[in-house]
Amino acid sequence: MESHIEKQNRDVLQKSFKEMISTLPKENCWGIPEALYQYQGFWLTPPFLQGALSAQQQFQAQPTDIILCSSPRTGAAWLKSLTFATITRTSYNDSTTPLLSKMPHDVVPFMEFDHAQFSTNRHLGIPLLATHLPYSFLPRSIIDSGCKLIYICRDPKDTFVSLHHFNARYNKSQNTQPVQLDEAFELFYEGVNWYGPYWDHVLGYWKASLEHPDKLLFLKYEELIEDTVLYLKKIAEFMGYPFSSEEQQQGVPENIVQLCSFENLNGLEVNKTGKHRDGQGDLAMENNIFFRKGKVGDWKNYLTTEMARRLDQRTLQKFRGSGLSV
Ligand code: PAP
Repeated sequence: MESHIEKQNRDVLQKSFKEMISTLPKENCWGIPEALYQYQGFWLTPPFLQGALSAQQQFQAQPTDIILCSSPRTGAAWLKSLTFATITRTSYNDSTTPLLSKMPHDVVPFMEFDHAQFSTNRHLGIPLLATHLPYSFLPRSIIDSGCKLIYICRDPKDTFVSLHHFNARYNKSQNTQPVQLDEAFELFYEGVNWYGPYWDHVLGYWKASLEHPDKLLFLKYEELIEDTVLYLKKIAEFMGYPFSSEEQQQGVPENIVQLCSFENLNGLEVNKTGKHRDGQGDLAMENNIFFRKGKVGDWKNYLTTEMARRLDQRTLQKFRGSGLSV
C-alpha cells in the first residue's frame, strides 16, 4: 500500500513529466483523442510516455526477469501466452490455466502502465514483464541486471495493416473520425505512429541482440508461425525453462502451441466478450480488438502494389548494412 509521502512524491514526479512532455514536438493524428509526442526520436502518447519516464526512474529489474519487448501489433499477445504457458506449465493444466479466463495482456504486466502489479506478480513467481519501449528507452536496471529480453518483430506491411485495423476499431470505440488507409499509410511511412518509427524500434533491438545474443532473443512473427513448436522450444531454453525429453515425448510443447494458437485463443469467451483495462476510461478496450486474423501476408488484401513497393524500399534502406531482413 502506497504511503502518503510516496503518493506526494509520485504526484510531484508526474507533474514534472507532464510539464516536460508539453514542450515536445507533437502531432494530432490517427484520429485519437490524445496527440503523439516525439521524445528521443520516438512517438508516444502522454500516458505511455509518462509511464516510460517513471519506469526509467523507478523500475528495478531482477536478474531473473524476462522482458517481452515489441512494437505494437507484431505478436506480443501471442508471445505472452506462449511464454506464460511455458513458465507455468507445472502449476496449471489445460483446464486450470489462467489463459482460459484472462486475455494474454492481462497475465503479463505492461512495464509503462502496470507498475503496481510488478511486485504482486513477482510474489507469484512469474518473472514475465512486457513493454513496447524502444531499446534505448529501457530502464538502466534492465541492462545492468543482466535479465533476459525477448523481442518479436514482423513484416512492416503486415504490421501496418494490423495497426490500421486496430486504430479503426479504437476510433469507433471512442466515437472519433476514422482515419483512411492512405492517410494512415503516410503516417506509418514517416514513422509517426505509436512507438514509431517502426524500423528504428526493430533496429535498436536487432543491434542489441547481436551484441548480447545470450541476453536478447530476437524473433520474427513469420518464423514463429512457420514452425511454432521449434521456436517455442528455443524460447523455453532461452528463458531457462527447457522442455525435458520426457515432456517432449508427452507432447507438452505441442499442447502449449495448441492452447496459444490464434484459433483457440480467439474462440475463448473471455477474448470474445471480455474487456482489457476495464474502468480505465479511454484506455479500456474490448479484448476482441487484439485478435483479428493472425496471418502472414494479409497486407496483400489492403495495400496497393505501389504502397507495398514503397514500404519494402523503406525497409531495405533502413536495414541496409545491419544484416537484418524481414
Ligand atoms: P498489441 O501491440 O496491440 O498488443 P500484438 O499482440 O503485438 O498487438 O499483435 C496483434 C497481432 O497479433 C494481430 O495481428 P492481425 O491484426 O494481423 O491479425 C493479432 O490478430 C495477432 N495475434 C493475436 N493472437 C495471436 C495468436 N495467438 N497467434 C498468432 N497471431 C496472433
